[in-house]
Amino acid sequence: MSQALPMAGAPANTNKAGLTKNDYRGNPTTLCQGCGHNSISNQIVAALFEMDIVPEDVMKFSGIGCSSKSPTYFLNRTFGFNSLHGRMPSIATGALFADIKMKGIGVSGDGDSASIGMGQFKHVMRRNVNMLYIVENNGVYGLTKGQFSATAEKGLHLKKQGENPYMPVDICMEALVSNASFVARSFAGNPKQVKELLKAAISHEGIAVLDIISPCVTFNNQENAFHSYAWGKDHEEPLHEISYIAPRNEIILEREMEEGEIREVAMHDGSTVILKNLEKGYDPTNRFEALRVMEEAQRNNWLVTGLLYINTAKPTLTSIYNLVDTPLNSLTETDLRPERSAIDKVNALMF
Ligand SMILES: Cc1ncc(C[n+]2csc(CCOP(=O)(O)OP(=O)(O)O)c2C)c(N)n1
Ligand code: SF4
Ligand SMILES: [Mg+2]
Repeated sequence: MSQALPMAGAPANTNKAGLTKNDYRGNPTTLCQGCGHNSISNQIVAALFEMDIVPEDVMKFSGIGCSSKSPTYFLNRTFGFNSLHGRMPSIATGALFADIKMKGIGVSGDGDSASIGMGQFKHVMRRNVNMLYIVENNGVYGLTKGQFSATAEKGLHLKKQGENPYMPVDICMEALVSNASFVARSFAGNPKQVKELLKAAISHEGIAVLDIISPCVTFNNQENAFHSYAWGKDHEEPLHEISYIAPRNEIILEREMEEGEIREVAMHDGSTVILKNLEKGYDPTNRFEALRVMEEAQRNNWLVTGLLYINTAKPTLTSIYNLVDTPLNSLTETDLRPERSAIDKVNALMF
């Protein structure tokens, strides 16, 4: 894994890694114009550029769906794995196990994660795999022409599907009860918040779930649908204003943020996330409080956004196994061969 090094005499539009924003882009999108997923890809490009992350230090993962096509539209210089439907978590777990210094970014959809992939979703949470897990949530299977997904609200009426008779799955609630260590929700129509949450999630050590309501303008964008732009704009209830402060930057926002209660969350990489609370006394380190807010939001049809829960103390999957820093495929025979005494011990046990 390479380091972001300041480049002496670099032009003004380069970051501390000596790269321009173009170095973080991907291929031109083939998704529909206005699709929420495109807006999220743009914020991923902006967040990684502003964080000075070297693209080659990231691995991209996805399942199947319009959302899962998104990794093609950012970080061209990065390796990625567009896997099977609902199976992104196991591919990501394996790859991130093999090289613990890489950053993992997974992009999935509500169908990919909450329908076919629900089992895998729950296990990657409880194992606390060190990765950012984005769910681009539009309430439908966009790629296969708009069937209801498991996150579609009860009573949603779509022309070709009729009425959805089932209660929805709440991605954030599922993540929280599965012991995820970072749970946040945002809305593609609020790009500033999406970007700040992306930065906080990338700095988190452990699984960081970001459920982003991302309207499908082709199959589910009518005004009264809970995953539409109009609904999101009218019903969004942010918990706080969120700002991300990179490790090297001084915290100079206190004056600007003096009106509301301010919480600072220190991240492992030395960065700080500042939350200016809009809901009185909301504490994102309190799991009960997060559950209460989500339950209340569900009952009232509010789109509560922001950092719902964070636990920076939980060990990650790879820290439990005490793995070496060297990528597993670079270990030599000498590194891997046990000492003679260890083999003798095993043999003695067997006979
Ligand atoms: C095993 C399997 N079953 C079904 C499909 C068909 N299929 C492709 S994408 C998809 C749903 C995608 O929905 P979502 O994850 O919400 O992504 P979106 O297109 O809405 O972004 C389905 C059912 C498949 N590719 N593989
Ligand atoms: S069908 Fe929907 S989800 Fe797929 S690209 Fe078009 S707008 Fe986006
Ligand atoms: Mg979908």
